[in-house]
Amino acid sequence: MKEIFENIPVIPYEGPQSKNPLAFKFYDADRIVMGKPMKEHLPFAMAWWHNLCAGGTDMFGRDTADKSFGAEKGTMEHAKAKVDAGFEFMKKLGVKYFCFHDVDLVPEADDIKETNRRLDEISDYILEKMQGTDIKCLWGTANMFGNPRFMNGAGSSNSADVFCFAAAQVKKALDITVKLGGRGYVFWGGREGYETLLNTDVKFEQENIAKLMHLAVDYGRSIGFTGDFYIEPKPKEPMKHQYDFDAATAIGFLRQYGLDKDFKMNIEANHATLAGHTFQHDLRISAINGMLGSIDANQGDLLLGWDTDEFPFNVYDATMCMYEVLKAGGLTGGFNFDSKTRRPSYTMEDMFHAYVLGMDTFALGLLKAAELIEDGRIDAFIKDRYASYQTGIGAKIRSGETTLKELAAYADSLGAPALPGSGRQEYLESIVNQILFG
Ligand code: XLS
Ligand code: NI
Ligand code: NI
Repeated sequence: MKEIFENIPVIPYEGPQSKNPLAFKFYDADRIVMGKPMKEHLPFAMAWWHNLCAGGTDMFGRDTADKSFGAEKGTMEHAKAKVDAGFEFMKKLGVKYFCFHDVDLVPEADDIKETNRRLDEISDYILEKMQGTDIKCLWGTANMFGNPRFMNGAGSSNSADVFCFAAAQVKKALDITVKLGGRGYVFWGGREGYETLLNTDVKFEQENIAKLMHLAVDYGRSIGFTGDFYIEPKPKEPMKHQYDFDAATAIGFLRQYGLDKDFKMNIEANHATLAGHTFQHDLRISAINGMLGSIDANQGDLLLGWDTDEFPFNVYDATMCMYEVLKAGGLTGGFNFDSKTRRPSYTMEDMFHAYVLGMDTFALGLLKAAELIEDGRIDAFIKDRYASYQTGIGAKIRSGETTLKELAAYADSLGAPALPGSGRQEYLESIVNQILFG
């Protein structure tokens, strides 16, 4: 078969001194870090929608990039050309996973029965392509935000008919995810929220979203899906108020509706920052609740208030991300580049440069996070910071063997406590810099 990315070779690892734009400087797939090869720490995934579908259209202008891959857009030939392009792309980069929405794979027809037939056809084709490779699906999802019927949400729609269409799409997307060996299934509630309380019954809508998720779990388990379901929190955009605001909110929702055994979080860097958190914050909140499942690897622009989905290049953030991931013992999912090249980076070469950048950024993050952990100064400092709970009255508080009365009497006996000890933030930050740049 004729190559689509004709002038692009298989991307080699050439090391930090290389000036070759089509080579990895840091991502060395088989290099062992903390007992495991990089490629196992970093199960990278290609996002079908950005990489194979999006051409740079924004609110003010049409596509700059040509993603026709030699076929006419809106046809099944084009759907297949995207599969060909996607597999060639992943093979050349050594990316082992992909993520998809149902309608990224095929052009959506007016009648859902026809869309589903197209999905059967394309998933057969993908399955064929997967054979003889070690490329697999990381997660699938249903696009329940693009079609006009989802203007008021999917699970949260005021229309029961629309709820049924959402259910039908989830069912089919789960079928395809299982067929392609997917590790996970994502719910991103893009339109599960509201614009005004004047027309919205929030409690009713949240109950219905939970119902849709329960139905998905029941169906998924019945067809042999053993992976995790994920909620991907995002506070806003496109809706003003999105119900899955951040990790803490989404985890509370899952517990309230009895979904916490089947679901984990898919944390997207740019969504965390839109919620007013750092990426690391939402990772930590997920991890301490046993819910760190997967990551949408991208980065936002703090000067812009929307999801800019940039390829990650901030090594500091990637390091703190990998610090959380290593501490949590890894992900059940992987690192999906929910990222797009900037509109003026419209050539096929740019697609590769972007993945080289993203993969190298996370490889560096992994190396630096491992160094931070092996260095041990930060861990030791934190341990010491809470040392007053190791013995005496502190140990009694931790083990629950005390009363408010006893604690009050203890405070009386002290008169005034000593100050709690310096937080040493600047010292700790200098350790991070030393490890990053030393
Ligand atoms: C949008 C989301 C979306 C999800 C999948 O902001 O990031 O792309 O990852 O529906
Ligand atoms: Ni995402
Ligand atoms: Ni996003």
